[in-house]
Amino acid sequence: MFIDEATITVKGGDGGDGIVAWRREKYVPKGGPAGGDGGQGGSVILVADPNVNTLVEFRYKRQFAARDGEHGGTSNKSGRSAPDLLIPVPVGTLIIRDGSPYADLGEPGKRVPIAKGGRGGLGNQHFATARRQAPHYSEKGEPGEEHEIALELRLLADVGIVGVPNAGKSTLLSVISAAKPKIADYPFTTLEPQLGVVRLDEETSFVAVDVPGLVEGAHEGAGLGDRFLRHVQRTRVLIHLIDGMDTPEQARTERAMIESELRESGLIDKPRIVVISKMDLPQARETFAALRQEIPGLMAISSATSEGVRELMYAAWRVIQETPAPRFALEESPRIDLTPSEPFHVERDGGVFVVSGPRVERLASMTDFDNDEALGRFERALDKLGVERRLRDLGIAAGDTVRIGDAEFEYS
Ligand SMILES: Nc1nc2c(ncn2[C@@H]2O[C@H](COP(=O)(O)OP(=O)(O)OP(=O)(O)O)[C@@H](O)[C@H]2O)c(=O)[nH]1
Ligand SMILES: [Mg+2]
Repeated sequence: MFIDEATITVKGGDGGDGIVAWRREKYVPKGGPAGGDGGQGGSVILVADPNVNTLVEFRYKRQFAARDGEHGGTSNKSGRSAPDLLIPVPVGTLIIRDGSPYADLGEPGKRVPIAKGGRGGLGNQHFATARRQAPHYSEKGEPGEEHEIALELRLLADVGIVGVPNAGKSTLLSVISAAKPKIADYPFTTLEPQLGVVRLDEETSFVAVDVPGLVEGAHEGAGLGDRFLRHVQRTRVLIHLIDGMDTPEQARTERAMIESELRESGLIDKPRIVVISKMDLPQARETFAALRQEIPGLMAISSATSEGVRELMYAAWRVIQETPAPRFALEESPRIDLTPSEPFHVERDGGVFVVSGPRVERLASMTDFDNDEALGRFERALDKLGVERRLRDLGIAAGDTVRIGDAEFEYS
């Protein structure tokens, strides 16, 4: 089954917790803190794998989580970090995160980290100071990132063959390549894109894709719709095949219709070669003669006799060489917000004071609220950041509830 879209959830592993432990050596009577650090959680990484052809796998499995880091051990022993989780996807997969293109897995072997694993928490060995020689607290591991992402396959091909149903697109692909697409004299024979490798000579080859026929209103979902047009988005040139069985009048209408569908799909500016098919038929010769004046560069072929096919392939090759590969506008590097923002934000929600912001939320997620010393450290950190003062400005009183991320505690 050819599946070219999927939505999955990816989660990086949580960092392991740092622990509280003490040195216990024979000749060291008062052992100092010796709690080891937690290990790093695994990240989820997508890999463009040439052995994967469709996104069908993601029909059945939609949730992927890397393993958590191990907790720290005694004697300052760090917990083991978890391995990254590699997910193979077809070459040509576009990753969409939060509604916009995030990364393009357009080259074999390319890797994109998509959900970072959390950092391991620090053990109590790190919190000893001159004044506090026996810290009874450690950090919890940082939670791994979690995202819902959409995957969209856009096949890698240099030439896209488009046209109305029955124009002869699959027949052309079958004569220019070793591909064996289904061919029949009824519309919508081709239900999914087909790829074929075209060899011009020993050194020269390119890939062509035949997409299902387009009808009027395809961009609104008519016929098979325009959803397969995404597979010509990476191509450098389109071959628009006009059915040679059409009268000149029908051919004109057909051409305008295809152009309007291409426009609706943002493909109108792609280089395009317009071709009349089935030149072995008298109707095709008549239509070609009638249209060659109005359509600059109009070509003509017969897949049945091979007439004009070689010329068409060389013409396509010339355009491929002159045209740079199309690129998608990506947001691969995290969006950088240039407006200086508060490190945190406090909002009153009824009787609850909600503190938000990546830094404070991370701090909260790594704090063990059942441990008084850890809580003390957390409160000192909030004080330093200015959260404390902001809460007081907003009129907080002892006994009120403060919420940070998933943590809730009573203000004292
Ligand atoms: N005489 C003649 N018939 C052709 C030629 N090329 C294709 N045909 C016929 O046209 C019909 C449609 O061909 P296909 O290649 O299946 O057309 P298509 O454009 O792929 O059609 P869809 O997949 O339905 O969009 C078939 O009956 C073919 O045999 C040609 O060069 N000469
Ligand atoms: Mg076909």
